[in-house]
Amino acid sequence: MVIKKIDILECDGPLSDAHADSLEYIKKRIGDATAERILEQLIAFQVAIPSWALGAGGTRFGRFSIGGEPASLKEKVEDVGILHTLTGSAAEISLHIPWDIPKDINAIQQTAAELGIHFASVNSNTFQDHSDAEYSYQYGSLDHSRSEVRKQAVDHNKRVIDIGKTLGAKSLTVWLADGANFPGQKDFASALAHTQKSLQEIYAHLPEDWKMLVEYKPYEPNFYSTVIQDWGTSCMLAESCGPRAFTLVDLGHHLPNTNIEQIVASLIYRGRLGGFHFNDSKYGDDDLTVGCIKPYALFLIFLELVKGMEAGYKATRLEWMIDASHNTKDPLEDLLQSLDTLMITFAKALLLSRQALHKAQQANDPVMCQEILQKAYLTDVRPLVMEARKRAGGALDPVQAYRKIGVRQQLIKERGLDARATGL
Ligand SMILES: [Mn+2]
Repeated sequence: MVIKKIDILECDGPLSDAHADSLEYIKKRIGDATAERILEQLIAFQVAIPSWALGAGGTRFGRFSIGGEPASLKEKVEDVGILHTLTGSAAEISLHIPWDIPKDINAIQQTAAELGIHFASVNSNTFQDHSDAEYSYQYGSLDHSRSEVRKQAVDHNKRVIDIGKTLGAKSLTVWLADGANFPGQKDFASALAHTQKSLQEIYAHLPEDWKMLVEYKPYEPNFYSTVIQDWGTSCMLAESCGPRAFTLVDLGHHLPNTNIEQIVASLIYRGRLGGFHFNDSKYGDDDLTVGCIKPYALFLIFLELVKGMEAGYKATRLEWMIDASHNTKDPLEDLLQSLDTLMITFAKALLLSRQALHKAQQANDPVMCQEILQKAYLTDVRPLVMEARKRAGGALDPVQAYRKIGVRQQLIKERGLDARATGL
C-alpha cells in the first residue's frame, strides 16, 4: 500500500488554520531565526525503524496478531515507507539476520529506493538457534567455552556484514544474550576474553567505511550475569577492537533509575558513542513507546546528545534507531507515536539556551540551571514538529491521518488477517 499525497492534504485540511496560529505564536516567542534553525534540524533528523517491530511482538506468554502484518521483507520495507510518507522522519530500516535475509537483493533495493528508504545497521542474531547451524547457542555464542561454537557465531556475524554490504548498510550491531543463569555456571574472565577475541575477529571483517556497534544489557535472557553487562564493558570491548567500534545505548537495557544521560556524556567524552535504540520502560527491558513513561529522562538524554553534536562530536554519524515491541497497539501507530516523541524531545533540546546553562553551571547556580532546563522542557514545541513534517511532505497529525486513511484496514485487505511477520 502506498499513501497518496492528496490523501495527506485532505487529512491536514481541517487542522491547517489552527496549526498556522500555533506556529505564529511559538515563532513570536522564540524568534524566527531560532524557529528556522530548529525546523532545519528536525527535517534532517531521520530514525531507523527496526524490521522486527513491524508485526505483533508478543511475550513469552503469548502473541496476539493484529492482521495485515508484513509477511515478507518487501512488505516490511513498504510499511516503513508508510511511516516515512506520514512523518518524513523514517527514511531507514534496520534489518535482523536471519529473520530478514533478502532473497532478491535487486528487487528489495528497488522497493526501498522507490520509497526513499535506506538500509541502516544490520543486526546479527546468536541468541537463538539457526535451523541450518551445526551447534546450539543455548550456553552462549561469542563467549562459548567451545571454540567451534565461537567460530560458528563469528562466521554468522561475518555473513551478516556481507549481506549488509549488498544492501548499502554501513554498520553491524551486535547484541549478545551470552551469560549465565546461575552462580558458578561460567568463568567470568574467560567468557569475557573469548568475547573480546570473537569481536576482534568480526571487526577484522568490517569494510573500511563500516563501523561496529556493541550493545550491552545487564540481564535477560540470562538472569544471573550477562557478559556485556554495562556501558563500561561495551566501551572496553569497543576500544580493544579499534577506532570504528562503538557502544550502542538501548534505553531499556539499564537497571531502574540508572543515570543514562551521564552514560551518554561519558561515552561522548570517550568518543565511543555510536548509536541508540530508543524505547521506554517502567521496570526492565519493556520495549514500550518512546517517552511514554519517562519523558523528562529522555529530554535529559537529548540534552547531552545535542551538546555533543554542537561541540562537534563526529566520531561517527550517530545512528538513531527505535527498538520496541508491540503487544497491544497497532505497531505502525506505536511507531508513529515514538517518532513524534523523538522529534518533540529533540526540538526541546535544541531550544535550550546552551550558553545560559553553561554560565549558570560556571556560577554554581543550581536554581538557575533548573530554570533554564524547565523553560525549554515546558515549551510546547509541537507546532514546530508539525511544521517540519509538513515541509517534509508528511502529515500534520500522522496517527489521525493513518486512521482516517484506513491504513490498517487496507493492509488487512491486501495481506489477510492471518499474515504474520517473521521474528521470534
Ligand atoms: Mn536493542
